[in-house]
This record gives sequence, C-alpha cells and structure tokens, in this order.
Amino acid sequence: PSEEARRTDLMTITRFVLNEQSKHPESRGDFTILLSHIVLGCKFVCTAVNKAGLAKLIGLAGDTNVQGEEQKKLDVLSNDVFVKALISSGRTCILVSEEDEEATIVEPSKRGKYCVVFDPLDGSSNIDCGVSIGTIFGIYLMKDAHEPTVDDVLLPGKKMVAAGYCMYGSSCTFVLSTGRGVNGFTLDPSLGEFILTHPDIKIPKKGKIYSVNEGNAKNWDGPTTKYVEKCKFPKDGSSPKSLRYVGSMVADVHRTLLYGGIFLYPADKKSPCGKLRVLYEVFPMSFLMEQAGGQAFTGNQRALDLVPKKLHERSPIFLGSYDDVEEIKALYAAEEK
Ligand code: P6P
Repeated sequence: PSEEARRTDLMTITRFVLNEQSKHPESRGDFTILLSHIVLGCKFVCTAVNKAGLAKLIGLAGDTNVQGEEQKKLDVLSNDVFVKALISSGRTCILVSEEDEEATIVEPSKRGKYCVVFDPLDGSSNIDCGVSIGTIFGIYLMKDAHEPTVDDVLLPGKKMVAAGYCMYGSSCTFVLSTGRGVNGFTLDPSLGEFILTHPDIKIPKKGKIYSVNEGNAKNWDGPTTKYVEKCKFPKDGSSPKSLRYVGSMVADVHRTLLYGGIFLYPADKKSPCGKLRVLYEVFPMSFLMEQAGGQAFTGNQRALDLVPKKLHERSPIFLGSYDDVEEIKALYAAEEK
C-alpha cells in the first residue's frame, strides 16, 4: 500500500483479529472478544509500569496510596487486572497464572471455552532499573463443555490455539500468533490502539547472537558447555557469536525473534529442570518461535511436545533460529549415544 494508504488504513489488532476470524465462518467472535480483554489488560499494565518508576521516584508508591490502601506490588496488581479482565470477558473457563499457586476455575455463569495460562509480569524484578519486562500468555480451547479441571490445561504446548507476549519497554509491543504466523503490534498511546507494525515476522534461519546467563556456566551439563564454547571459539574459522543477555525473557526472546540467534535457559546441577516455567513461559515462546520458522528444544525433545504434569513445572529451553537450535540438538543427541 502507498505511504498515504498505509497512514490512513490503520490496521489495529482488533481489526486484524476480526480479519482472521472472518476466515473461520463458524466462529462467533469468541476469540476476538477474549483477545480484546487480554489487550485491555496489557494496556493497563503498560500504563502502570510506566508510572511505577515515576511513582517510586516521587514517593507516590509509598506504603499506602492516596486512598490509604496498601500499595500493591506491580506484579500482584497486574495479576488482579488480568484475572478480572479474563473472567469478565465471559470467554474463559480456567486461568493459570504464575502468581497463583492454584488454577482459577471460572464460575459457571461467566464461563467460556478458552483456558488461558499467563505470567502477568515476567521479569518484574527488573522494574526498578527500567529494564523491559512483559506479559506472556498461551490459550487452549476446551473442545466440549464439561466441568473444567486442571487436566484441561496440562496439555502439550502444540495444543495451544494462540500464544503471545506484550513487552513493556521503550515502546509497548504486542506479539501474537493464532497458528497462522506471527504478527507484531505497537501501542500508539495517542490512539490507545495497538497498530500492526511487524507483519508476518520470520526469524532468520541462523543468527550471530547467543543469549544465556554465563554466570551459571560452572553448573552446565556437557552439551550446553560444548555449545557455548563453540559460540565463543568457533573451530570452523567463522567469527564468534555476540553475547546478549537482558535477564528478562520477553526482552531476550523479542530480540531473538527479530534479529535471530539462540536463547538458552539450560538445566544445571542446581536446577535440573532449568528455571523457566513450561505452561506460561516455555510453551508460548516456543509456539511463537515455531510459527516464525524457528524451533524450540528442551534438551530431550521438541518443547511443544512436552506434556506438563504440574501447573508450575519448569523445563530447560533452547529456542531461536532453526539452524542454531539444530546445532545444540546434535550435541544432546551425541550425548545420548
Ligand atoms: P536468571 C526473570 O526473573 C525470569 O523469570 C525470566 O524473565 C528471565 O529469562 C530469567 O528469569 C532470568 O533468570 O537466572 O538468568 O536471572
């Protein structure tokens, strides 16, 4: 489209999803309504995160706010907002949040057919230093109506119908896949709308960046140690990869998606299952990587094939450019023999 057309033909996330929905004649718009409530939650968190720094600086955050209420921590506040927004959408039946030990079973009168797993504010320990943080979510569809149980979300990631994240950084970026590729939207604060800015994101087949917490190197297993060694001292005469590690999963994954490379959170002697949570960190990011032409591996298998047994289960994860992940898969396969 011409510059003029592009400027006036605003493709908002709502319009984009409605276009997607029109490809499913049987759809009654439930997903569109669900997504609009997730987007609402993200807009709220974006505002709260941007204010938090300021509030802290000028003491607004104190222990009690002007109403004398106990000022909630931002991740607890974000969780409350998402839980309420998802329930009020009338399209969900089970919610699993990083902040809640137990799953939330939605009351029958407000129940819909989607199960949502989410981390309302991943990386929140980085707020005080202004590093980008984010909301991560995954959506399962409950086929036939039945009394919801935890078993409806203890499914492999490949059963997800959608996944995405919202990154609260220099701009507020919403990245989404509904199983037909990956698209990125940027919040235009003057409109209060997410506008399509990154259509059909494809991750480069191979990258020049590796992203891992090198501070854990002492505890890594053989294949991870060998792979990182290869990144730093390539034997084939190629130049070493650059290390970029923010320590906030949404920021590290977003950079990997756009620039290529590999993000690793391996198992180590201290944490044999790694640190990242399967349902609402590993699965959504793995889903997006595959949809963008990359891949995601746990050290044993394709990440999306993993069947979680517990809500807050962890897994090692290696995700990013297809060829880069292939290399570490080969090292783990060689270890098996
Ligand atoms: P480490 C943030 O606390 C987080 O959950 C992810 O966002 C991030 O990728 C990871 O932990 C960082 O962990 O051990 O490297 O500080």
